[in-house]
Amino acid sequence: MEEIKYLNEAGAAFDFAKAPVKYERCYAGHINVTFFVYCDDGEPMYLLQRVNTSIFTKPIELQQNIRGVCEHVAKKIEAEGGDVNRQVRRIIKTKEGSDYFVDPDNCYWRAYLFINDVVSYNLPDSPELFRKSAVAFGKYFNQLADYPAETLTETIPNFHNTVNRMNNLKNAIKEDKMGRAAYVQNEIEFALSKEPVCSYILDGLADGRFKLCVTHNDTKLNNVLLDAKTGEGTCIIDLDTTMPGSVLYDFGDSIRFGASSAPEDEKDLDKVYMDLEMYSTYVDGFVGELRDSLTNDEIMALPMGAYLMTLEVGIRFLTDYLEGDTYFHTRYPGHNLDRARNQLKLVADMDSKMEQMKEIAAKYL
Ligand code: GN1
Ligand code: MG
Repeated sequence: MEEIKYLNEAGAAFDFAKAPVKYERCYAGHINVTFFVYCDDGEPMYLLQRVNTSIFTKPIELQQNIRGVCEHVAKKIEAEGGDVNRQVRRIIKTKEGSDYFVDPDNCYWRAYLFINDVVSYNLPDSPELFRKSAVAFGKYFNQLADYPAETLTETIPNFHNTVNRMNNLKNAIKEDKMGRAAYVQNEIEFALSKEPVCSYILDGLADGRFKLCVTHNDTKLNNVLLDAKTGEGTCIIDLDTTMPGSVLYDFGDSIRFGASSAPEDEKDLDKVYMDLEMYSTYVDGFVGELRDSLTNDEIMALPMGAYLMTLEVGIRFLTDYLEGDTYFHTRYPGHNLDRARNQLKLVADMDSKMEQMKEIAAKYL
């Protein structure tokens, strides 16, 4: 296992109620390095994370964003009589009172309270479960509707700028650093054929059809914790990409991940398709929560939101494969290519289901 430097020093820096006795690596995310922190022989008590500063190049502003939205959401939960230690991320300060610890290699660490008796999924095992995640993301979106977006730092500029993502792919093809382009001509050709639709959400934001709001921007099913007993959505996590954006980003990313019939890196592409029942359940749960804020233009654009978020991440996995797998954590050679093929297959499947996806959305006009 890769040794993570300064783990003990980082653990010792935070103001935990008890001294850590064990750290266990959590392999869920593709970007940061995360540990469960045990302070006795029971459940973990905290999460300790080393932020990937080659991707999040402004770790201080990043933590300010997260503190801001967490405090805002905590106030809403308190007002409703909810449990702020379970329903929102609680940031643990260092013993010196800071929201992050900087190790001697200039790596940034942060800590959160661990939330127990919750589960998260990479695939929903029933439409009902997927509906609960839709309701949870919809509520979270509402809780942030009055958050002053101008106070947020855009920590990764152009994060969901699909046009930019396409241009990055074109550059990667041109440079072909690893000599891999010849091997993936079909994938490249398919991705490039989608260039005309890439600006769809950006155009709507520019001409005012779609509103600019505070968005989460990484609304995968495994970024909502569900109560282990009741199955209810409990806490939205992974707030790193909190930035101003369109609701279509958040809706779309949830569909590409959770309405797929298979995990994001399933290699057998016959198993990968968009499940219309899951899609329609998510639309019902999500639009149900956001009925008062979504415009008709946004409702009719939901299918394209799903389409573009899937295309975009497909393009990003393909780009990273061509560039030598430097962005996303991979577990084996070719992992990014498998992910790219999987996501592009999902795009192709949505091409054939677009009319049905639009009909389902139109019921909510
Ligand atoms: C990354 O944090 P994590 O691993 O859940 C990525 C998302 C992608 C996702 C694909 C900051 O999310 O944009 O959609 O992988 N996050 C960043 O699974 O690039
Ligand atoms: Mg993330």
